[in-house]
Amino acid sequence: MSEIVTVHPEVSTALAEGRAVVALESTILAHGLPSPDNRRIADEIEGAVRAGGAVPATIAILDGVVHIGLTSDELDRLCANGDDFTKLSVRDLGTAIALRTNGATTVASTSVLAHRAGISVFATGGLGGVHRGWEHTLDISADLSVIARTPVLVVCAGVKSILDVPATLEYLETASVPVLGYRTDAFPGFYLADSGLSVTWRVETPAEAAAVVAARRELNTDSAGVVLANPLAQDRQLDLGLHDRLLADGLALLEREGVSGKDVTPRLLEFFHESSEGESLRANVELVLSNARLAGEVAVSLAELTA
Ligand code: PSU
Ligand code: MN
Repeated sequence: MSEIVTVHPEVSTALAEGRAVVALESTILAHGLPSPDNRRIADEIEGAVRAGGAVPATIAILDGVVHIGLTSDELDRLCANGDDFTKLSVRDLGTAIALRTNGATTVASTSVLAHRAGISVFATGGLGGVHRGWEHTLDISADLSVIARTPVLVVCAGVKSILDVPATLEYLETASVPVLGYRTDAFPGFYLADSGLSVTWRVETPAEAAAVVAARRELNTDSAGVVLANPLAQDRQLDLGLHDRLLADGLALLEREGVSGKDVTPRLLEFFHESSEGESLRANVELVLSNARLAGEVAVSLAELTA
């Protein structure tokens, strides 16, 4: 069988030298952010990881080969042809490789591939979660069960209020995944700094977050990942009225169009971006960049602790 995983030389060198590397997902580029803005934002996200002191590794599948770290040309391809990249969760990876397709990785599949490559810190925008109405649809993102068995630290801005946020936090508790608030006691709600729910622990510095990971390893309680929830600043969050209107209209649109399963998140994001005159995109980009920067700093601290 030919090589199924290829690691960008800058990433493999950094890993070999024990330097900080941060994994980035490709679903937000292919299906979460509009083209052509996504291409510029991809560079900005990688730049934020570098500003934090780490090497970025955007993960995607190109022609059936897993890429850990993309070249500029590969980012061009991913961002210009998002629709040609299937949204891949963990269960899809083997099939995408065998059938030699292109695919964008979610939080779940990026986490698994990052861990396999030896990368322990991962930055994204929002986590998938338990969907409203899960009692009937059973729609619970594989992001949750995969984080529960994959030792990576995921930096995110919480989950969107389109989800059932209390149920998502209950799931993570049951699955023994710690949720750490970064300089906050509130679990963030993606566009909003505060979802209305609390986290049980807060950390004040990247070094504290890294120390949590190191302690879990030492104690051998690190079979699950860690969620580091990093909110937008209050004065950068989406206007509350706009947020509530988008949420109500978005949920109604899903119902009307009969959207379900893995199409829910991309369709909602598209709707938000179209109906908020750029405000949802502005907030989305700011939170991803903030997460990428923080993830870089945590990865640096972790590399120092484990040197
Ligand atoms: N949440 C966002 N933006 C996103 C996603 C989630 O705010 O782009 C994407 C991520 O890739 C996440 C995936 O892993 O959606 C979850 O999809 P699902 O709910 O179908 O598991
Ligand atoms: Mn789902």
